[in-house]
Amino acid sequence: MNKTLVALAACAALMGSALQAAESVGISLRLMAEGLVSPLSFNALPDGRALVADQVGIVRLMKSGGGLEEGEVLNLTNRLSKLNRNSFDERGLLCLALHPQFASNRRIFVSYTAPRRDSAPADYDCTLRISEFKVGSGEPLRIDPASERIVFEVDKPYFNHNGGRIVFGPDSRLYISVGDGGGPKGCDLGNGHVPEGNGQNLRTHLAKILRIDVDGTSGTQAYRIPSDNPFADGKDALPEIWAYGVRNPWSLTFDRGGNRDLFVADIGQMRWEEVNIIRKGGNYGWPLREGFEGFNREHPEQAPTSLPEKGLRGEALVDPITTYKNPSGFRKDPEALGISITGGYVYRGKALKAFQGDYVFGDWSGTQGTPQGRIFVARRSTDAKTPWRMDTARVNGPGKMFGCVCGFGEDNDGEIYVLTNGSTGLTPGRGKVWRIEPDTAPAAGQ
Ligand SMILES: [Ca+2]
Repeated sequence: MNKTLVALAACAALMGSALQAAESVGISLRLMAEGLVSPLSFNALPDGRALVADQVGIVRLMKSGGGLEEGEVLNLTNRLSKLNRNSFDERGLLCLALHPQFASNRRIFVSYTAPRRDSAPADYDCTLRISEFKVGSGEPLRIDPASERIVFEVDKPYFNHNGGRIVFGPDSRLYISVGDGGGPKGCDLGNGHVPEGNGQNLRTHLAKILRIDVDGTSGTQAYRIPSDNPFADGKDALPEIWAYGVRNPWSLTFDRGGNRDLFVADIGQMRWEEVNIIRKGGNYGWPLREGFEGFNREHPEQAPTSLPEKGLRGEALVDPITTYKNPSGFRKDPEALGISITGGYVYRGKALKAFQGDYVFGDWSGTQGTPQGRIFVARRSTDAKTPWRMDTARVNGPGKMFGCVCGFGEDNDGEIYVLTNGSTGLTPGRGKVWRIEPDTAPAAGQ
């Protein structure tokens, strides 16, 4: 191999999927529910129906064959922090998680942005709250707002970068994603951000993946610290931390097959959107790195001039499994596929044979200001060093104009749902739920 080829190969390995030829695969979207505002999470119940959480604070119930049941399962609108109605917001009702023994104990966990709590600094925006509720056993299905038990809270300096995704692992622990605190400039800078960045500071819950045990309490704490958490003794770090160095982790899902890996999509600043497999104690780099690159906190749109390999304690930084370019940092680059990653699920269903074991996810809107997201499939790599190849999904049929991709869901059979908003704000009536199905369009030449 000559010098140029060696350099190109090194560059390709560094840049990950973006330099590999992405293929376009056909899918179709079947409309399952509409009339929502901004659906952010979808949780299948044991009976096949699904809870759909709308960002504006309302939980609805989708019938197993599609369509919403009458009425609201839960209304938290008066417990949320103030929302920007009709314009863009990242606050609100963010995620639901069913307790692993939900069928017998009816316990459900909810994350939302609440008004700033009394103990938070006066100039902070809101408090990210994880609460438990009880789901009634009668019909119609209802969650009593009075059953709320606040489990965990994190104060947020700004309205954005909340994270706020929650999920139970195969270990029955509750995992929580928390963003870096946000701010007008990004870059993990501003009010509530420490100089090294919240991502690299182990004394804040911001910019972390957390793990707690909600099956017990400890003193005044409404949860326990699992003894196998990497910083369980709390000496060098907050004991809830499972992994760190994330920016705005907008998905938190376990593979229901394979090694049961925990997948997190981390929204980038201006250059790279990334998918990570989260390991215990891992440092995912933010704000030292973005994607496979370093990161320039003063000029985030520019290519960085250095590539840090270690965190502040000398620990190796963990690479993402795949990345794609953001047009904010790669203007007019045809490989710049989107501006804000929306994480999804590893596919383990039956309908989409060609996606088996691959990670299905998307981008919120493709380009700024256009409510038309994108759907991707990251193809599982055969070895840990090679990034997963990213293919784009070409949506055919009536679901073609699906809107902004806000989130994904998975049913009991492992089929995947796309949650969309036909506007970039909280405009009533634009939110929809779609099921990903095989391409219905005839193949070329037929
Ligand atoms: Ca990273």
